[in-house]
Amino acid sequence: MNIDVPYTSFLDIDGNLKEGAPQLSHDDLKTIYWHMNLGRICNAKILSMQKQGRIGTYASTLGQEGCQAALAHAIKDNDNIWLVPSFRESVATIARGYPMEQLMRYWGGFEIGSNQTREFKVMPVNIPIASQLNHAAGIAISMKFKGEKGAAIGFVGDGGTSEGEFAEAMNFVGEFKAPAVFVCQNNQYAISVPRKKQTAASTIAQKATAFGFEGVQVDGNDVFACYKIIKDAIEKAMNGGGPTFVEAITYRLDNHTTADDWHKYRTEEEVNEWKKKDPIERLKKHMMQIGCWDDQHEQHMLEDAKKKVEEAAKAYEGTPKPKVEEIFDHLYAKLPYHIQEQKDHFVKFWGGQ
Ligand SMILES: Cc1ncc(C[n+]2csc(CCOP(=O)(O)OP(=O)(O)O)c2C)c(N)n1
Repeated sequence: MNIDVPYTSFLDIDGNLKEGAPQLSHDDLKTIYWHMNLGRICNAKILSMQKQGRIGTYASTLGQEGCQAALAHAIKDNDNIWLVPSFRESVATIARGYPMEQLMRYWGGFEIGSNQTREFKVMPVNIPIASQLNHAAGIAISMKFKGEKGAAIGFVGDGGTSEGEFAEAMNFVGEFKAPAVFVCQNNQYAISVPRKKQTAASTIAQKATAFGFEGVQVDGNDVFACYKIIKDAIEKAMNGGGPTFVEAITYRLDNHTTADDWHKYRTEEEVNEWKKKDPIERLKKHMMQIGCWDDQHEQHMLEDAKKKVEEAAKAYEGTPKPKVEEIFDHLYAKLPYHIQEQKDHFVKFWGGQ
């Protein structure tokens, strides 16, 4: 069944901009472009470290940089806004300032990679699908109860919208009219399950209707459209207008994670079609058209991004090895007696290494 939802797109694949696009200055565009490229280069570095056994399983963001960098740019620096990611939001979190070496530590299995959440208002990577939306709902509802001006932005994948936790979180934010923006990065697949097999709903955005609030679709590879839609949704949330559900239509150009092989469930032709909509290329073409970019800028920017990523990788690889018993330390403020007993036994057995 189809329920009409608005769809927004301003930038075509040749870099031409339609009327009605938000005003973004050359500096704004350069910042968004920088974050997309920094995210892509960091992504490539993590993937190569994973192949060399220097980091663990990782979820690539290749092709999904547009909506994430634009979203980060739609947040004003002093806004009280929390990002609540799943595991495919590296670009958004880096663009909000979360250190790349911290992300690398997370994916390298270091618990401290999830620290510094308060400093950057970025919640840790969350693997159990869709459960992060209830964390986002909790943050948004508590802001409302405390009369605190702010908002929580929760992310979910297209597959995640089939989970019970998705329905619970949508119901909570709808019922409490909480200051939340839920963003579904519809990258067309949940591992090997295509979007069409995921749900009988004709759009993901329309699912918001059942929970009593607005759902909208946006071209997730168009930074102008994403910037506008997210900015409007944030303002609405912060001014008491309640939640918005945004379906950003994009594509995962890479494997699901480093443990996957996309050739088993999709064709080269399909992937090549989406490569033509690459968010970085689209913005670059537009910036060149309006005289805000040239090859020399490009070279400098890429070198700078590579340097920063290499520095982060070095910091990550210099992380002190944690003690094995630290695996007991991150679930409880105070360990229950029976887990304490296990920890004591473990330390005795391993000699506190
Ligand atoms: C509750 C739960 N069930 C299953 C998994 C295994 N799993 C990891 S990613 C994934 C697919 C997620 O697809 P989607 O929500 O579309 O997000 P994407 O990975 O495409 O970003 C699944 C089933 C999990 N992590 N958590």
